[in-house]
Amino acid sequence: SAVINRADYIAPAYWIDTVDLSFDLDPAKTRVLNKMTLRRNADVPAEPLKLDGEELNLARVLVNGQGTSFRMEGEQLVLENLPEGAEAFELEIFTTCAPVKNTKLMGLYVSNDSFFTQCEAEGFRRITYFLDRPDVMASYSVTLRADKAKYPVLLSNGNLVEQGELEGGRHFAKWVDPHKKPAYLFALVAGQLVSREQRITSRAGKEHTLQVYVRPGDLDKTEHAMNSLMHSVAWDEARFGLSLDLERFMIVATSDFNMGAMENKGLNIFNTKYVLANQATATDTDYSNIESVVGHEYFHNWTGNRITCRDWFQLSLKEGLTVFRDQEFSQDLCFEPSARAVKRIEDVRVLRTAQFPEDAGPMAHPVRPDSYIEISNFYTVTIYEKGAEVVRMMQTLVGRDGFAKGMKLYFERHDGQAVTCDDFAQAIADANPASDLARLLPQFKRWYSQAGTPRVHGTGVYDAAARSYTLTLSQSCASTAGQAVKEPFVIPVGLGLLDADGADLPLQLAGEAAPVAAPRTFVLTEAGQTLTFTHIDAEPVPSILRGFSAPVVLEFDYSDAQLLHLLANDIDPFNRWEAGQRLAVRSAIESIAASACPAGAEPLNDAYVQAMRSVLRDPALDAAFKELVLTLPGETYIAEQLDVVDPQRIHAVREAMRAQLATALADDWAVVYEAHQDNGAYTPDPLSSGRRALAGMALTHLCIAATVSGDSVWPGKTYQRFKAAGNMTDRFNALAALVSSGHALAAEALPRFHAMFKDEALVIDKWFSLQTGAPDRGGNILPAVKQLMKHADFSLRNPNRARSVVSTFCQGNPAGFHRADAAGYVFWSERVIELDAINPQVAARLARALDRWSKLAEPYRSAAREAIARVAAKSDLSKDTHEVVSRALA
Ligand code: B3K
Ligand code: ZN
Repeated sequence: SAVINRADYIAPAYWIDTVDLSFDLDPAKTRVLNKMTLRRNADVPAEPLKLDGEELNLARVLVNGQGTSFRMEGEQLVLENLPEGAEAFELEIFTTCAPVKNTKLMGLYVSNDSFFTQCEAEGFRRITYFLDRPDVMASYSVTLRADKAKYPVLLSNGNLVEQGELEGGRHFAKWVDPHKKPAYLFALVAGQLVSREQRITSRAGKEHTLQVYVRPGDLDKTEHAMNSLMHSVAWDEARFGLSLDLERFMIVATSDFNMGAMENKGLNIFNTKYVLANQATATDTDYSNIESVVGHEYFHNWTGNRITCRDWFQLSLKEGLTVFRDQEFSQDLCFEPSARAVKRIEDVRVLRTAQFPEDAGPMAHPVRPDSYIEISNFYTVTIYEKGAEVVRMMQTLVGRDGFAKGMKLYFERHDGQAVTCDDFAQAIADANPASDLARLLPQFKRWYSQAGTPRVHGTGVYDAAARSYTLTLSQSCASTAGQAVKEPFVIPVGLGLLDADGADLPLQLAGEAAPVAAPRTFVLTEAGQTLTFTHIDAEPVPSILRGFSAPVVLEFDYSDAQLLHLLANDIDPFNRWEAGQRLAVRSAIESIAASACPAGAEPLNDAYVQAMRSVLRDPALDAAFKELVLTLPGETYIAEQLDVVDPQRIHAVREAMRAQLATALADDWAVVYEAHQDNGAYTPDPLSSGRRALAGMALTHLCIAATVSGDSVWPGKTYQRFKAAGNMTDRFNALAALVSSGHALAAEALPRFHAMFKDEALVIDKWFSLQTGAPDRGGNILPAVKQLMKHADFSLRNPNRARSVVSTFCQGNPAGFHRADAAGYVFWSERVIELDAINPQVAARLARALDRWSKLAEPYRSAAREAIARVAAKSDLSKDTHEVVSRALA
C-alpha cells in the first residue's frame, strides 16, 4: 500500500468555495447531488482536478451546466478540460451510494433504521466526489429529502432555514452552515429521534438552543449529557473567552459508532456510551466519561473546527490540544484540590499504561508523524494523550495566564485557517516572549518530531560538611524506527526536597541570593544537568517530577524507606501515589524473578502492607485517592517494566498481591466498607463517586479474603448488595466483586443481571466485558469468550459489542489471552480477519493486541509472531490492518 509522507505536502490545485448538497435518502440507494463552485489555486502550478471518491456510483458530471469529459485514476475522478484562468466555475456531480451495505461505518450508513455519517478522516469521499483534505474549507448548504414517517427528523450542520412537505409522504429540510469547514466536519442525521432541549444565554448575552437527540425511550438518560454540555459552554467562555458561535448546537447518539464521538460542526455525533446515563444504568465512570467526551467534542468547536489541521500529520494540533482542554475542564469542575489530583493521576495512568507501550512498540510515532499508510491508524494515544502532555508542558513553561494569552494570539492569527503544530507552538511562545518556551522553542518542538519516551535518570548526593544536596539529572531516549539518535528534550521537572518530618524544604540553588518557596519547576535541557541546593541540614528525600510534569520515565534509586517517606508525607499527591506504585512494582518484579509463585505466596513486605493500612485509616485522605493508592499497578504496566514478559507469571504474582492485601487488611476493608455507605440521593460528583469506588474495592477484597478462608458472610452480603443496590455503580461493583473473586455466587448473579437489563444495550456490553475481562483461572476465560460469542445478544457488527467481548479479552485480559497453548492467538487472528471484512477500523485496533509480541517470553513469543504472520499473509487485507501487522513484523 502507498505510504503518505508529511514532507510531500502541497497545497491543493483548486479551492472549493461553496458546496450545495441534496440527498434523497434511501437505505438501499441514496442519491446525492453535489453542486460546487471551484477556482484554481493560483499559488501552485496548474494541475488536473483530482477528486477523491470511494464506493460511489457515478451517474453524471457537469461543468457550468454542460457535460464534460472525465477519467478515473483508481478511485479518483479526474477532470482535465476545466475553464482556464482565475474565474470560478460550477461543478455538478450526481452519484448514488448504498448506506445499508456500509458496515465500515465511514461515510453515510444506517444504524437502527436511522441515517448517520462519519467523515473524519476520509469518509466524505464515500458520500460524494470531493477534495477530501482538511485544508479545503467550503461553505455548505444541505437539502435532505426522505420519507416523513420513517425519518421525521432531518439534521445537518448549521441552521435550519427551510422545511416542508413533498409528494408521496416525503418531506425535506434545508440546512445552511454559516461557517466554512473542511469536509471531515460534514454531518447528516435522519431518523426517528427525540430530543431534550435547553435554551441558554451566553456571557456575551447571546441566546442558543442546545439539543440532545436520542431514540425514543432514551430521553430519561440525557440529563447528564445536557448538563455536561452547559458546563462546557460556560467553561470555555470563562477560561479562554471562547463563546459558542452557533444559534443551535446538537448532539445525536447512535449505538453503531467506530469510536467515542465526532465533533461535526454544530451536529456532534456520539456513541451512545458517551451520552446515555441514568443512575440505574450508568456507573460513576460512565458519568465522568460522558462529561469529558461531551466537553472534548464541544471544545473542538474552536480547537479543530474554527482552526483546523492543514494536513492529517497535524492531527495532534487539534487532538492533543483538545484533550488537554477536556482534562483541564474536568479538573476545573472539581471543587476539592484532592479531586483535581485524582483526575491527574487517572490521566497519567492512561498515558503510562497505553501510550508508553505504544511509544516503545512497532507503532511508535512522533506526536506529529512523518508518514502513514492509513490515517485512521493514527488516532492514537500518542496523538491524543502524549499530545496533551506536550500542550500541558507549554502551559507549565509559560504559566496558566501566559497560556491563555497564547491561545488568544493563536485565534487572532489563525481563526478560519488550516494550520500546523508549528503555528500553534509559535503563537504560545510569541505571546510569552520572556518565557522559557520562547527561549527554547526549536528544542521544545522535538516533542513533536521525536518518537519514544525519554528516560530521566536522577542521582542525589548529600554533603553534610557543605550542607548541600546535589541532584544530577540526565536524559536519554531509546531509538525508534527511523530515528536512531535522539536529541535532548526540554523537560520541565517539578521538584521538592522533603526533610525528615516530611515537610518541604525551601529551595536555594548555589548562587541564588535567597531561598524560593517550594515547589519549583526546573527545566532540563541538556543531556545531563546538576542542581546544587544549599543550606540543607540533613539528607532530604527528593520528590521529582511532581504532578508528572513531563511524559517521561523517571529513574531514581530510591530506598524503600525513602519511598515510604514520600508515600506518607509528600505534599504532591501525584508523587505520593507514585511512591506507592513504585513500591508495589518493586515487590512484583522481585517475585516475578523468583522461581515460582506458589499458592498463598505473599509478595508484599510488611512495611508496604502497613503503609497501605495507614492510608486506608488516614482520616485526612479522601476516598478516591485511597482507592487509587490501594490499586496495584496493572499487569500491562508491570509488563512494561520488564525486559522479558511472562504474562502468566505477572498475573499469578499480581493475584497473590491482591489476595495478600485482601487477607492482611480484612478488618480494615470491613470498616472501610461500612464507613462508605451513602444513603442519600445518588449524585455522580467526585466525592461521592470516590466513596463508592472505595466501598466497591473493599467489597472485592472482602470477597477475595472470603474465598481464601472459605467464609461465606461477605459473599452473601455482596450478593444482597447486588440485588438491593440503588444505583448501577454499587450494583455493578458488587457483581464485579463476586466475579473477580471467583465466588460461586457469581453464577447466580450474572444471569439475574442480564435478565434485569436485557433491553439496555450499554449495560449488556458491561455484562459481556465483565466476563471476558475476568481474572483467568486455569485457562477458563477463552472457552467462556467463545461461549459468549454464541449468545443471542452477541454481534461482531456492532463495534461496542465486538469490543466488549473480543477486545476486552485480547487487550484487557493478558493472562486469559496469552496462553501457553497459543489458543488465544489463534482466536485473535481469526477475529481480526473476520472483522477486517466488516469494519477495518475496528479490526486494526484489535490487531494491535500483539504490538508487544517481541518482549514476550517463549513459548508466547514465537506463537504470537506466527499468528501475526498468519494475518499478514491474508490477501486483500484492508490498508488499516495491513499497516498494523506489517509494522509489527518489521
Ligand atoms: N475527531 C474524532 C475522531 C475521529 C476518528 C476517525 N477515525 C473524535 C475526537 O477526537 O473528538
Ligand atoms: Zn478529539
